[in-house]
Amino acid sequence: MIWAKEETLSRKEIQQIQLNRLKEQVEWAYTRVQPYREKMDAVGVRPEHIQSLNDLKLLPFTKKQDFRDHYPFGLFAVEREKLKRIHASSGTTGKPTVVGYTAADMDNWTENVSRIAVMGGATAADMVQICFGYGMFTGALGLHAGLENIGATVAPTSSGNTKKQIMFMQDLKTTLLVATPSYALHIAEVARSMGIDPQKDLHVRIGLFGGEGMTEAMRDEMHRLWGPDMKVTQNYGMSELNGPGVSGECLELCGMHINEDHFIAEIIDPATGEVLPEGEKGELVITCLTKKALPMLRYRTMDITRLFYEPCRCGRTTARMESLSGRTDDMLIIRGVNVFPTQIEEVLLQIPEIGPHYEIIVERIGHLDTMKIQVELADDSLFDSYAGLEALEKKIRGGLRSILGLDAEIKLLAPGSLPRFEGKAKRVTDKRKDLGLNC
Ligand code: DLL
Repeated sequence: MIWAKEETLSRKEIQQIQLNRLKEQVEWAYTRVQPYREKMDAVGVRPEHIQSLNDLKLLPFTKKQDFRDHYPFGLFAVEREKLKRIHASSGTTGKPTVVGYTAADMDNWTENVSRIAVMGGATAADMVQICFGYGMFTGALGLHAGLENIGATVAPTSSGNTKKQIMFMQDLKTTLLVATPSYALHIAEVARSMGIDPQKDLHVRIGLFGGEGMTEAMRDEMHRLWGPDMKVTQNYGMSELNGPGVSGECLELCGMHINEDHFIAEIIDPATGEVLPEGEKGELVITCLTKKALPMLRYRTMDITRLFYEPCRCGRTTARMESLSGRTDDMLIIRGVNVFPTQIEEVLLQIPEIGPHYEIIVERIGHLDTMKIQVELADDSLFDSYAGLEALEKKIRGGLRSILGLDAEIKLLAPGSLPRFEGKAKRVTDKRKDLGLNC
């Protein structure tokens, strides 16, 4: 099912809507938000210069730093009294990014999330369990509103207390699970340890996952644990762009459909800021077309992906973005090689003897960067054969070397020994940062 007619417009129709809204939005930001006005004035661009979608590239970028410089409300276009809700994303350094919504913004947000939920197979008949942390994180309340809007029944169980989550899943006969992919895997693991087989004893048939990356290998793992028939999709968003609802996978699983009547996506070279041709991989830049409280013009997401525009077999015509291959800021440079944690994950998850939980530790010893990967075995019994362990270690190292051209020390751990995460997983420890090294 397709939720909104805007998902099936012709390219010409989409572009017409985008241009009309872009003009309005640039005017709105320029006249109401001083930092936008200053930045545009500095490069001599005025709202009337935006006459075609091509002119988008005349506009300066907006960055995370702008939020820091104007914390908390300096980028807002309406008075605080006009805001209906505030969210924030937890910054790892410094102040969080504060975002806000007018009543109309909230309606658009809800509508966008509804589209994505329906894309992933959700219906009014679903019993939903939302295992994102409720609070300032946009994930929980965003999915909550979008799913209620399509008529589903929503249980806001929030994150944590995994055994209780499983009890609710059983008792409520939950059919749809909302979580980060890593937490969804953890829930399945805990269920099994309680003697509950998620495939047979639970009723979950849809997983709407997001907030962090889900590789294909992880999707396979999801099917192995939750059952081959589970509809496993991921969706994408970020606080600065409302939250979830920017894009999502349909059941064809070939990219995440962007809600293009609300967001214009561009791909740029992160080093030069140059817009890249269609199909090339680079940093995703998003311009919000309807957000009134906190307009976002050419926001640099730091997420790396690629866009494509052919209509999808599902009937939607909206542009799609590929699963993210990382973020410009989580790219590790190890001995001069650019490494994304997702590349390592792809290698690890293709090896059946190891589980989906791992940690990458990067250190500088002497003058050399070293990478250590701690990964859990899928099964304790593998510890019985020393030769087997050695062969496995060799296999992992070989796999990593062929993808990254780098050697890594591998440490195989017993199942369950690495920390689990109820929200977004933390997979990388870069000890070089503690040394104040610029890497
Ligand atoms: O994570 C919004 C969200 C919540 C999206 C729930 C989907 C579901 P932030 O906390 O601001 O917002 O984090 C945004 O998370 O820039 C990406 O790096 C990452 N991220 C979000 N979804 C995905 C995804 C929410 N499907 C940041 N794949 C983004 C990979 C994702 N990374």
